Amino acid sequence: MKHVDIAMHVRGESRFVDDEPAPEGLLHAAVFTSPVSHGKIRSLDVRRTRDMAGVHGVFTAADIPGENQIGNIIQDEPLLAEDYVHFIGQPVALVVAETPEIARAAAQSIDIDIEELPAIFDAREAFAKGELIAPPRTFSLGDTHAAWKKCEHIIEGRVDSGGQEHVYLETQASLAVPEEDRGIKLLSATQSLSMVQKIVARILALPMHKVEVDTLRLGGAFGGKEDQATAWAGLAALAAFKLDRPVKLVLRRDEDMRMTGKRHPYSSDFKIGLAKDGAILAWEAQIFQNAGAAADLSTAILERTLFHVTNSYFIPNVKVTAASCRTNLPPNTAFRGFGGPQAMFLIESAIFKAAAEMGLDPAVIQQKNLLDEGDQFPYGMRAKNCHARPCWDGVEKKYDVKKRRTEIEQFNREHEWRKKGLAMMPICFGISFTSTFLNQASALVHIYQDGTVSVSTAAVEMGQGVKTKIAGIAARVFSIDPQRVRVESSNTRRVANMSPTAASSGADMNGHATRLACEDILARLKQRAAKHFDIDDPQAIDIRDETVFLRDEKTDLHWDELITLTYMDRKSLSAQAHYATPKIYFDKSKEKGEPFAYHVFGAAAVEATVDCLRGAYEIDSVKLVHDVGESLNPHVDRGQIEGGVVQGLGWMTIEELMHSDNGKLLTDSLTTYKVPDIYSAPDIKVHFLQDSKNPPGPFYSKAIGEPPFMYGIGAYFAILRAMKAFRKDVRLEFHSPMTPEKVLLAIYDG
Ligand code: LUZ
Ligand code: MOS
Repeated sequence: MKHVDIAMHVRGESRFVDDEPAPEGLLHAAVFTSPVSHGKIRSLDVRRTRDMAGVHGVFTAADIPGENQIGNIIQDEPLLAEDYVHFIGQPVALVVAETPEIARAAAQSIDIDIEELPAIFDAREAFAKGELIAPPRTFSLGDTHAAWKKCEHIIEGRVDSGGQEHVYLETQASLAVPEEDRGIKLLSATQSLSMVQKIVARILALPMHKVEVDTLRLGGAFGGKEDQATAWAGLAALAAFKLDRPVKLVLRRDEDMRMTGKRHPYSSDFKIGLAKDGAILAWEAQIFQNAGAAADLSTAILERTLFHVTNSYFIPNVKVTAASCRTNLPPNTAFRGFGGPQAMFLIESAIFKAAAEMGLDPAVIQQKNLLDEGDQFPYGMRAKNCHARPCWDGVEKKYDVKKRRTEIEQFNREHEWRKKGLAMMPICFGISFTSTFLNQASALVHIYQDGTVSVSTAAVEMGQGVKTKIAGIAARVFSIDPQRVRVESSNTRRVANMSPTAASSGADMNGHATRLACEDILARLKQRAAKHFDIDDPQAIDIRDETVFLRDEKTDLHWDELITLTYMDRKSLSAQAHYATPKIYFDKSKEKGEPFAYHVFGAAAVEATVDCLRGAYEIDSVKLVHDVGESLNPHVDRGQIEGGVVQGLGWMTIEELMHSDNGKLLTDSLTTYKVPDIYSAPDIKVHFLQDSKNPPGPFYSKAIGEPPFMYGIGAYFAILRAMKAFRKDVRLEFHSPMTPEKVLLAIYDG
């Protein structure tokens, strides 16, 4: 089954917020933002702007009828700045006009006088000054203090990883339409409809039932619309509410890049202790997360960092402390992996450095310490159905890594200026929201009189194929052609209290809810069929390929007639179901629990070639074995893996956010912020781990969204290996991204 949107996408017919036909009287909004990183607003004068031709309204914090507060976990973020501004790009006022061009031009005329205050951009500096989003947290296992004495090798170091811009194709967008009786309907490009609903209600002082949010699909999100679609929906809603006219707000690419948060940059110190044979005995780290100017999801992201500080390895003694530090950058936010990638880059860097000092290939240490069945994570949970070694071994065998190593050694002997490197990258990623309460979903399913099916869930389609998977699940439960199933937009009036479509769990949880609702209707259909055949036991009935079977015998009762019979009998052809991931829990007072339904495992061999004259490189190949369980949709899963790999290696290699000394984003366009394109994409070989069944997943499948991103981390170390082949004593720095400039400077550094 192909991605259900694919034909519409190719024909350009799929609709996004900005494609909706303009409602009558539509106005357009533009955002006026802070020009400084930190300051006190002395005065803000919008009178001149209000009077400009074509302008219908200018709104500031003073115009907000409810609370000027869009913070979610911690309520520390105003919709519009009040007395202070905390980052360049922070919304201060909204201008609404006949066209977006008039609105943007008019915004230039706003008079603001700001007294500049000192700003902080570095997480460590913020930490030293006590600028914390929340108290630091520590995960520990065993006793590192006692373990150091047993270590043959103790290696310390520092690791930094850079931020990352989401570069979703569709920029942040929302359209607010006033409804009768002071209600608001929003089309919002969000991953989190209920959050938008709740916060818009808060801003406008409305009960939630007066705010409807609808999301048909997103042009990508990657976490960037989990918490950060709210501001733009809130602003459009504010204007529509005040003017009683439909208002659309769509950010321009450069605005989006300047105003919204990114993946969190991290800076960490580590200490790793190993036995002579490479067994890791102890692991300590202090992690500083650059949160930006407001909490956003930073504390949850920091928590996921802590959950992934040992990646795919068992380490008996661990102590890791992490702090979320407040700086004067746009609030950093969710991004595919959600703090996990930063943790994995940290431990992989430590292993690389330890290997270098011990004269080993890092793969020796990696392999030695891979998780085995029953091994404990620092948070108390144990590895179950652990596929760390089967994936690793699968890569070595399937792609003959041993032979590749020999070939690479030979290549490196024969080439003076070009060197190759190979790095192994195992991954282990926990599936479930780390905030246990978010692990719930629901579905509403209708069968119409012609036998077609309508499914509504909380899952937002953002290109990842969740609609396709859900249609597949409904079709599978009923045993009907997937073409009969339509997965609707997500809508707060059809599905309430939605968790964000995030944490790779959209298909898992909404898939289960869909399955349950379909099974509910199926039970009624079977009863009706049993009655038709005049038998007592509905269990004797089966539907296969749209035909009713009685005790494994094909009958001439077809799906369409069964639906008609059920309807005529006045039985409901609709069902609503709720799903909550069973058993998971986490005790924050002890930092122990079973927070995840399961883990996703995988391993990759990443190869790079470095041009040691220029510092330029190519990532040649990423060959991987990935544990998809029993894939719900192999096409979709393969696409997610390929996309994740490329996005991950972009983060590690060429995607570099540059700021001026005063905190202005210099890389605010796609000519200065470079992402991998089809020409720089490596040869990606994907193999699904065989014979993997995942009981917690719908039809034994596993979540796919985030984990493959982390294979990209291997690119950093493949390049580093190639650099070492050129210059044995190259200074080892762990500071991503490894841009060509950095390669060149490192290999020629005296
Ligand atoms: N969002 C969230 C996430 O709120 N909690 C999570 O644990 C998470 N994990 C990954 C991606 N988004
Ligand atoms: Mo996400 S980083 O699963 O929105």
